[in-house]
Amino acid sequence: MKPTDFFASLWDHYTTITPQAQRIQQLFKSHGENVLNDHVAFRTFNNSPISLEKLEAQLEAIGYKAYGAFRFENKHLKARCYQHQTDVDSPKVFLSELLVEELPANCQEIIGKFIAQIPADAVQTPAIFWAGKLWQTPTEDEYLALAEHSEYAAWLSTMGLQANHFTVSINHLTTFPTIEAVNTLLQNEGYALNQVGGLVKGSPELFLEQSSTMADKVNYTFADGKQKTIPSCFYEFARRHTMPDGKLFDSFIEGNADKIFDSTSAK
Ligand code: OOG
Ligand code: NI
Repeated sequence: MKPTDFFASLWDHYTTITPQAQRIQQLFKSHGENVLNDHVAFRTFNNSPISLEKLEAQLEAIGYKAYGAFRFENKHLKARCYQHQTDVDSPKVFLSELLVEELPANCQEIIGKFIAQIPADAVQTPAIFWAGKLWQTPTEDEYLALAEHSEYAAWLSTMGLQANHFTVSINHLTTFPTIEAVNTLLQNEGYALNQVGGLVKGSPELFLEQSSTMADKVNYTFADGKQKTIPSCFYEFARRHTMPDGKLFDSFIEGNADKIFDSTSAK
């Protein structure tokens, strides 16, 4: 699969559940902007047929290679980032996985039931990245039990494998060249932005500034018939800065990412 086809399918699935992303992209285009993606991100369960390692093989199959690794102790996550080896305009990929064994026993039991339903050979093609939920819908009680210890686990249990966010590359914008200009535009349009640790995560000194919307909300029916409005996916904005060696910073920052994860917080 060509990366352009991969990202076109991914975007279609993502915007179905994240209509704000389509509207915001349109908003930029209405100002004459050419919207390029800095990166996309996925979430998954470790020690499962869809573990980071298994998914990585499908990224490699479309020409990607890992170049960085991250650890989020408090969120019980690890992550890697990937770059396309030949196509510089292909978005980077940020892939994280939940270290299920670090959660309390009741959460491990709930997640264990989901993982047991995933076929051992689930990962066969890059289309796995928009496969969604490969297990039965959780009950509301299961969702709430997970959310108490890990918003990430609760989100993943309802949303499954799909792009968790796309990220607009501010470096490629002309009318909105700074992250402040982007944030002001979005706030004036009424979008709720992630305020955890401040609107802007990172700084020019760290060579990366990021902000994001709060995830769209969808009306979800749990296995027990209970309905609740829960977060789906969000849209991110990133501006990269040049390092002293003259190269654009191309990686991610744990302190930024830790706060971006909260864009799917239910609160
Ligand atoms: C990923 C959060 C991290 C970034 O750009 O640092 C991230 C997630 O919410 O799954 O996207
Ligand atoms: Ni991101």
